[in-house]
Amino acid sequence: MNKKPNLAVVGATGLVGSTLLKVLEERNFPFDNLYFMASAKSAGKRIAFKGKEYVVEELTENSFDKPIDIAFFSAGGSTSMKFAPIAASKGIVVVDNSSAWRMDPKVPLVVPEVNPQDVSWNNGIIANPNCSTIQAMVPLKPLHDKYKIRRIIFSTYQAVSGSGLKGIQDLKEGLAGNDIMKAYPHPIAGNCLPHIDSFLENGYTKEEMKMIDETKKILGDDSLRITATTVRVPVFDSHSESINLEFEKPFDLEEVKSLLKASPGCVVQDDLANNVYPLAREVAGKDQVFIGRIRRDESVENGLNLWVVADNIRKGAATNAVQIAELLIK
Ligand code: NAP
Ligand code: 3JM
Repeated sequence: MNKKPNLAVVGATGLVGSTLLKVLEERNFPFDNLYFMASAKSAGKRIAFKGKEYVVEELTENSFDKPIDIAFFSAGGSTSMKFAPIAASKGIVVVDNSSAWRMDPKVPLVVPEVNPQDVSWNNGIIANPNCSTIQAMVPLKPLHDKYKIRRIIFSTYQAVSGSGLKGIQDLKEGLAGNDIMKAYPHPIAGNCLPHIDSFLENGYTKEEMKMIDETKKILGDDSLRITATTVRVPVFDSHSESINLEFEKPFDLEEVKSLLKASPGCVVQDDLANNVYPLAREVAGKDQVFIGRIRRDESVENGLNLWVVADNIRKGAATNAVQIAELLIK
């Protein structure tokens, strides 16, 4: 792209959309024109960005008749399902934050630290993986390259911000003694809910299957054996994950730590003597993936345990999408 791109932000009034604007500004992402879209409910709302005011327009089938180069979508799966192909048919590249297109074989699924080369074969839609998948892939890629992962057990502790503004409201109100349950079927304050997104025939949730399927696609390895339990916890920001790995090859623990320290996007925080390990509240607002409690799983031959924390709305959604756009304009 020679000229500065024209951008659209679909879902601009939401949690991911507003964080995306913050990230675009922080990273000084170049643009000429900028368009904000949301549902009819928000049409006419004003949003300030870089010292200028923009008016939010209702997303319609004609929204993409304008000269737009890159459109960021974070307005739910059904909106992406319907409108991303319309945008793509007009020559726009869509960076989609929803799960709608992730497993389509014609759509690249990209974590810039892991598989940046995949943006090149897009047909107008590039998918951002699920927040829990993104933060796992950043440390797992260098480990897979070096020791070849055989099996993964994901156990997640996910923040309420992953459910958008409604999730935050549920926890805030719940902590004040008022369980409104707008986002969840049970009170989230004081509970851990082993239930994210809907349940499927096999007893897993959709969120769990997203982690399993997306990991295989991003690492390009269908032979990986993976299981997942995803849990919503009463934490506002940042997802935490326990990741148990079994490798084909033996490893040296110090070498694993050095490898992670040197890997793009990874920060190792692992100093047991001083009670140092990644914490959700400290990680909130940051763009890297934080890794600690790095230790051998002594119950199997080449087993490793990790504790992995990242800001689910930044690296898990907005920052990853902006990094994808940065690859596009490079
Ligand atoms: P949110 O705070 O509830 O915001 C939803 C946004 O979508 C709002 O801007 C809303 O506009 C807009 N919207 C809803 N229905 C629409 C429609 N029919 N047409 C146009 N705009 C519509 O939710 P969020 O946390 O920002 O998440 C938004 C989406 O991003 C999620 O649904 C999910 O698909 C995706 N997401 C992805 C990740 C990830 O892991 N990559 C993480 C979180 C979320 P109004 O204000 O007008 O209602
Ligand atoms: C994260 O359409 C919807 O109901 C949105 C659900 C949703 C998703 C999704 O499936 O796109 C909420 C929060 C995600 C995601 O990243 O997969």
